Amino acid sequence: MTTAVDERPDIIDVDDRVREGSTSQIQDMPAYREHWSRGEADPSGYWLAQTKQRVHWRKAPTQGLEGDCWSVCDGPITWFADGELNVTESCLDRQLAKRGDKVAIVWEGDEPGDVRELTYKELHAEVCRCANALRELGLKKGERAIIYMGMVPEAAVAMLACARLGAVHSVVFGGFSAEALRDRVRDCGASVVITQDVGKRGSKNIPLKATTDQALEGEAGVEAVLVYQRDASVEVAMKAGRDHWWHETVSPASAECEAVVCKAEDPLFVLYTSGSTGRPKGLVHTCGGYLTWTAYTHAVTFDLREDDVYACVADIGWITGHSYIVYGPLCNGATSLMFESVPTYPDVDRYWDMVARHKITIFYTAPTAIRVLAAQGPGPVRKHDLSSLRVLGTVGEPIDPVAWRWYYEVVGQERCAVVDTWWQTETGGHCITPIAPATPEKPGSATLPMPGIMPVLVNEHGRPMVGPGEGRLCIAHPWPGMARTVWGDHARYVMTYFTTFPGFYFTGDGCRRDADGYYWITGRVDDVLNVSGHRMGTAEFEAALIAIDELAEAAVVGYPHAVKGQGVHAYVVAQPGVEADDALTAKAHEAVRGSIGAHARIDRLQYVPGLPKTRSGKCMRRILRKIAEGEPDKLGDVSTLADPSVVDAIIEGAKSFG
Ligand code: 6R9
Repeated sequence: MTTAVDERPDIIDVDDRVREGSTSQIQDMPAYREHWSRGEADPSGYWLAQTKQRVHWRKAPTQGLEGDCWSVCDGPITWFADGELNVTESCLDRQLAKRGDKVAIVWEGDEPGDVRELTYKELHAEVCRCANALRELGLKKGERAIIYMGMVPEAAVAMLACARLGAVHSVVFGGFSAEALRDRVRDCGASVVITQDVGKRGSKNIPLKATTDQALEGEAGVEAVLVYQRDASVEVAMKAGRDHWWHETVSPASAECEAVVCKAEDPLFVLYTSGSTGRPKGLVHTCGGYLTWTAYTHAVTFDLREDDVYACVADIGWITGHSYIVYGPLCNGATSLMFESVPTYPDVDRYWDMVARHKITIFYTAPTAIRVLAAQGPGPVRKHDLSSLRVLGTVGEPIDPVAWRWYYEVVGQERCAVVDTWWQTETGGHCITPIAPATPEKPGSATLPMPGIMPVLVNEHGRPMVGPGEGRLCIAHPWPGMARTVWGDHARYVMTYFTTFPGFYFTGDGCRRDADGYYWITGRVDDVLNVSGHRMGTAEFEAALIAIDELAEAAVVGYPHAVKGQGVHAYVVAQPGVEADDALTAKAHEAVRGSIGAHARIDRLQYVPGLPKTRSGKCMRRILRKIAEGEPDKLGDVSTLADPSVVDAIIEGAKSFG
């Protein structure tokens, strides 16, 4: 299906709206309905028009969408396939004329008041220098570079520098272990790693370079490691011939670097995320569609204005950092804040202090942080002048109405729109979310779909539901920002997302639709955990645990946790004759930390005599979940269990967790 260019005169050019104050085209519900209907009636036409307004193309596309949720089996869908661009020209070069001296990135370091500002001109120059340096180090179009850094502007520079060369970046969150980093280096076949000496978080040093060295031990594929120096007082080992300091390589390089022109569907980045089975998958996002989606949703959801100071306090290692710290905001010419520290350092008013000092207008964080800070009461918030705030966003997990109200009333002073944005690594950007200030809110609901998103709830028989009800959340039609494939394994992409409910993209989430058509995400329906907004697979925990000689079996489930959203409950079976003592427990914790990273922690480790298995040997996780949730009286049918007495022992043991 190919649709010709759609030049609708009624879509106001984004730059005109910028002058009027908003880059969103959706300011009220009639406009929302109109845009949504247009996106449904003619997706190709709608998005071709949008992309031409929001993205700078070297060669404008004439093709919209090719493919659908059935054809993915034969190969990736495409958007704007005949278009050509380099995403950094949208994010940097074209901003220079009007916004050269506008601040592109404000950086707030670990210590309050440790602030750096980079204008669009400065960011452009630094990205060019970094791109030239990376090219010198051998990085070419299509090759992969791993970025393993903390929250410093240089992390964004590194991402954009890769994009400048048409190379594919894969950012690995700085909390991941050497083993997890090595897996990702191998899986994407990276030839370059970009890291820093140490990261800073709450006055602690994160040994990023040392972990990189450990990860790369014996790895032949990585030819160069570029190292940004965050703290000159810290000594790190540098391997001659492989390791290069940023200040010796990037800083002296030329500030001019011609952008490499890419096809719309060339990969922009690979980002690894956890699923219900196996190792993390490298989801592939491509240049044209991803940039269109992030720019559009960033402007529309947040009602972006030219003079906004926009702050997303996520980490760049997750999709939220990619889409809503770097690509969306910079493509929109916004001022984007990067935050190196944690919400409780040096004190629990850090966010609010920062809002007041930087006069932040749009603030975007995770429910888990809101719950932590709400527990402190209103005092720390009231100490600061938050009158600059206009829009408050949340992302990463369901937000309960109590936390929502606290955010709205105490932080937003009942004046700000709260946008509870539902989306995923796979979706590239917001899919179900209120649009500020258009959408009437309901606390706890992600409300309504973005234009271009056609949600479908599927019941337990696999049938699409009409009207109110609860089911599995699917999306019926491709949108520009969706991930195109899994790196090196398209069959796994198809298998994971398009076979459960053929003809639909399956999100893995459960969802309720109310009588007003509002969506309420209920959480994952698969074996994916969401701890403090961090997505982790139970299979990854289990693999780490059973790698310990003394353990025979392990099953990991989530349970409701007042602050973290979900806690991690691990049921482990020791090998016969092995004593389950403190040393073994410590070993189990260390194994998980070593295999996944410091952010992966078991909250409850329970030794059990065996796992509840069916006669055919399948572990009944449903039972383990119910016990962890504190509902052992609601186990349901246990008649297929091989040995029901195991369950009694597990229930008894779980009582110690209260
Ligand atoms: C962006 C991001 C995706 C999973 C997703 C869902 C949960 C994200 C949510 C939400 C309820 C929201 N999730 N936002 N649940 N309301 N507003 O978080 O991506 O790390 O891939 O996680 O997070 O369960 O399926 P990712």
